Amino acid sequence: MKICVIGQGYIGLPTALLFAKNGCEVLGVDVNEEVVNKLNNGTIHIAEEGLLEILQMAISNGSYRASTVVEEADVFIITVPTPANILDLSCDLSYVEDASKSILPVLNEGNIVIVESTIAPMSSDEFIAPIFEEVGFTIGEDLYFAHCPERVLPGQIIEELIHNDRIVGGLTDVCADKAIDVYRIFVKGEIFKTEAKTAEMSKCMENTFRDVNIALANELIKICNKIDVNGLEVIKLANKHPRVNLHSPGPGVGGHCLAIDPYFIYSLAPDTAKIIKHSRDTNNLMPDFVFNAVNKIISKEFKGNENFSKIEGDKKNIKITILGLSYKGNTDDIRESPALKIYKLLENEGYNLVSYDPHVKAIDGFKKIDSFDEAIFKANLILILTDHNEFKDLNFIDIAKYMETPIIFDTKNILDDDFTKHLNNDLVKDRN
Ligand code: SAJ
Repeated sequence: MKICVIGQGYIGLPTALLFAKNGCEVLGVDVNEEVVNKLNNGTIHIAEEGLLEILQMAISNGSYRASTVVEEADVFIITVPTPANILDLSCDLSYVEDASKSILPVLNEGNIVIVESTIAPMSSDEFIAPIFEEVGFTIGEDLYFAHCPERVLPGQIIEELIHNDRIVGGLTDVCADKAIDVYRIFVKGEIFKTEAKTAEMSKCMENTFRDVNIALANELIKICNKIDVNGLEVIKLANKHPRVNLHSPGPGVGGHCLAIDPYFIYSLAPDTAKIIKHSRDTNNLMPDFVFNAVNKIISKEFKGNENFSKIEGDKKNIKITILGLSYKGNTDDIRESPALKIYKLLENEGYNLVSYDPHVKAIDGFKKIDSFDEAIFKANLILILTDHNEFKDLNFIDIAKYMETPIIFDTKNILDDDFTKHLNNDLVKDRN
């Protein structure tokens, strides 16, 4: 079976490679020539466990190659980005539509077209299927169309692509059956058959569920902060209830999924989707909350210090070290990362700001230091914004000795209890 996967990003590339590994002839298509060249040379542009090895094997045995142009195939899988429209927050289908149009010249009777990109409910019926129908195909008879949303967690994509259950939403029943046969090639999880519009809504709602629950945890932390209750302890204890699962608070919600997909539902029913919108707003405001908390910590810490007025007037004397710029731990992905927003807020406030992130490459406009020792040396405050494993393993008791004032503000709750006990009131653990 020949499969053409359009879009060689976080989802498209691993998907293409798993098909290649399981006996298919695969063409990975991407508009970015640099990405295509890299892939054909056996190197990858994204960091994902286990991916490079599969790519190199697939390139060497000829089961995978990349190109900027589509070719005839049995199956076309579309895995391109779907951002939110700036004006009304609806789902921007332009990349999916462009990809769909790009395959029209090579599409043959009997082909299967699958959209994996997250799309708003009704997108397949109202916008994508008509692209194929307008050139004469009858979906369900001579062309088969399905929406099969991906649901993998960055950092463990290969494992989850194989083992997660999947939803396959066909435009017709036959379409769903044809798409299920395709995924059976490497999916070991259960595959559930449904309509395209139901699959679309399910996918959007999965990420919305998580966003709403994180907003609830963030709201709880803010309330606890006001009344001086330990919110993290509340979550730990409440979760001892067999049917309660409060999520973790943090500096905000980033990434290309949770921070975007809820808007696709909201924009379809803005008068009704109140909880969804309120949750998005709550999570979007977390960087401001962290920023205000840092200002409070700094003021409190330096009150009584003879240099305080000098410091107040000139925040560039205060060195803040941000640990982690990516949107979550163990990834290089900075899309919608709350850490970037917090960095800019603190920078505008005039602090002497540096950042350290072993996963993220240099970013224009951000002072990122490659040496951890240099990053934390003489810092007044370390602000933990991402829970990379490397940070969890650090000995913050030792690190504190190299700081100017040993203040650690941990928004990801990675410091262990021993650390907090050891330093009593000298250090600050999760003051938000
Ligand atoms: N976060 C919190 N508190 C939590 C959990 C997460 O603040 O309790 C934050 C993270 O730090 C991050 C953001 O939320 O900034 C999103 O992280 P995530 O790990 O929840 O999700 P993603 O965006 O990496 O991946 C999600 C997953 N969806 C669900 O878990 C429902 C994944 O399964 C989807 O495949 C992916 O979106 C996608 O592509 O849609």
